[in-house]
Amino acid sequence: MKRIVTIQDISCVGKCSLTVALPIISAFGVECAILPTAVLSTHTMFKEFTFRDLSGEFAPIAAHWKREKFRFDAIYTGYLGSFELLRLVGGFIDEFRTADNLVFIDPVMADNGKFYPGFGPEYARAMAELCSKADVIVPNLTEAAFLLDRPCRTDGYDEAYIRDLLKRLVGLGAKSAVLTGVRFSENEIGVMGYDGGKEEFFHYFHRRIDVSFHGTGDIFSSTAVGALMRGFSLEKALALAADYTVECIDRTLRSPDHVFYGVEFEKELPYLIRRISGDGGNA
Ligand code: PXL
Repeated sequence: MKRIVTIQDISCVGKCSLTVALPIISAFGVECAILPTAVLSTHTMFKEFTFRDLSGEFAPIAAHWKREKFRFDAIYTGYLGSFELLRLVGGFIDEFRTADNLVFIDPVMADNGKFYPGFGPEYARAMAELCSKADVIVPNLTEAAFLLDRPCRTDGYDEAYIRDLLKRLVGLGAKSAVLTGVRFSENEIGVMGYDGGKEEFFHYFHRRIDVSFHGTGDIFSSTAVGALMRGFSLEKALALAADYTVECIDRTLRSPDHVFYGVEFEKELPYLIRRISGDGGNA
């Protein structure tokens, strides 16, 4: 059985970060170890939240895992939240990187042209450094602009702009870059990627639902990591991740009692499992 480790926070209520990564990656039949970076009562989109930093536990946990000689088929990072954690995660990747494991970094820090609370340009610079260690990075358009210290454009761009961003992102040092939330028309949205090794672009577009729910980025990334572990190509993994995210949003909108802070991804796990066994790859 493949084993991955995901490094991100526990937002106790919020349907994001570890509370979605664990069930989704488990649904792929992949062992999901966790290295929690912080405990929050909720994610930071609530008016108030508690926050307990766990970075003091990071080095002892990693050292124990080294003594146990644990190996991970993928290292997947999401919301980190402090410079110290970025530094610790960089060291962790250096320690646990092998010839053939996958380093997947979702540089969670911003959306819709704005940083999330607590983040700013300096954090983006440190995150860009971490991204140099990745095989795959999956920023949204806002995060990409901030990583590259360029003006942020969330609409009114063309394909040449996206291709240029992707090449610049790979220039940070990651092997492949994927941009999420790319939109050239009213009704479609999707992902565009660039494989720096093969020097090839790829894309996947699907219908656009004009709503935004918190946590969908984490659902997307967790699904992509799970699919990659099940032998899907990067392109197919991203397409599955996009489709599942849309199903989750759709399902949520159809549910009269849905909560405001996240999507009903749980009810669509059967869809995901059907797709895992039906789609390409060595699933
Ligand atoms: O979904 C990303 C995320 C994860 N964890 C925390 C967050 C956010 C986004 O705001 O606040 C704590």
